[in-house]
Amino acid sequence: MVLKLYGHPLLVNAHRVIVVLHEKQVPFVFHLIDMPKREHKSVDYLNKQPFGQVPYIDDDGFILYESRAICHYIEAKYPDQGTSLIPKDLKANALYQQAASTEVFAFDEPAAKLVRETFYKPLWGQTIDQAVVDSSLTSLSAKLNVYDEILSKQKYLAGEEITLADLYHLPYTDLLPLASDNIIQERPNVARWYKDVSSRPSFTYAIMQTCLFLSFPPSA
Ligand SMILES: N[C@@H](CCC(=O)N[C@@H](CS)C(=O)NCC(=O)O)C(=O)O
Repeated sequence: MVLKLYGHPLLVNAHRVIVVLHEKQVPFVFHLIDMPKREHKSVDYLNKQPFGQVPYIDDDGFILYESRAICHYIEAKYPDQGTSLIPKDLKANALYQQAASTEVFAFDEPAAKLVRETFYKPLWGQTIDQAVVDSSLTSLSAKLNVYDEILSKQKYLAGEEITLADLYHLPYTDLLPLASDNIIQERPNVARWYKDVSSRPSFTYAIMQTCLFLSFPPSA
C-alpha cells in the first residue's frame, strides 16, 4: 500500500519529509490535516500522533511521527534506492550523526523562532515580537559563522557527500532571509552549500506540492 503522509502544506516539517521521499523515489499520498479546524487535536488524530502535531506517516499500518525520525526510517527502509543519504562507513556515519545533531541542537531552535516570527505570524495576522527576532538572529548568526568555517573545508555538513543532515536544514533556511536579507549570502561557504542543496529537484518538488495543495485543496 502506498505510504501516506499526513500534514499541512504550509508547515515546513512536512517539507522535510517530502524532500526525502522524493530523493529516495518513494511514492506517497499527501493527506491534508485541517489544522484551522483543529483536526490535529481530535481524539482520532491523537491516537496516531499523541502530541497533536504534524506530520506523521502511515506506512502500510506502521505509524511514525517526528519528521527526522520519518526521514531516517525511509532511508533505512530503502538504502539502495534513490540518493544514499546516510553513510555506512563507521566514521563517515559518526560524522553524519554529528552534523544531524548540530542541526537539531544549534540550528533548529533559533531558525524555527525566526520563521515563526517573520513568516507565520504575519500570515496569521499576529504581531511580530522584535525582541525574539533580535535574540534569535544573534544566536543563529553565531552558529552560521561556525557553519561557514566547517563548509570552507568540505562540500557538505558531514563531509564530501550529501546526507540527511544537509536536507534537514532546507525548509527553514529558505525562509530565513525574511528575518535578515543577507544571513545566508554574507557567509560565502554557507551560501555556496545552500545554493547546491536547495537547487535539488526534491526541494522544488516539495515547494510545488505546497503550491498545488494551496491552489487546489482536495475536497473532503
Ligand atoms: N519535531 C517535530 C515538530 C512538529 C511540529 O512542531 N509541528 C508543528 C507544525 S510545523 C505543529 O504541528 N504545530 C501545531 C501544534 O503544535 O499544535 C517534527 O519534526 O515533526
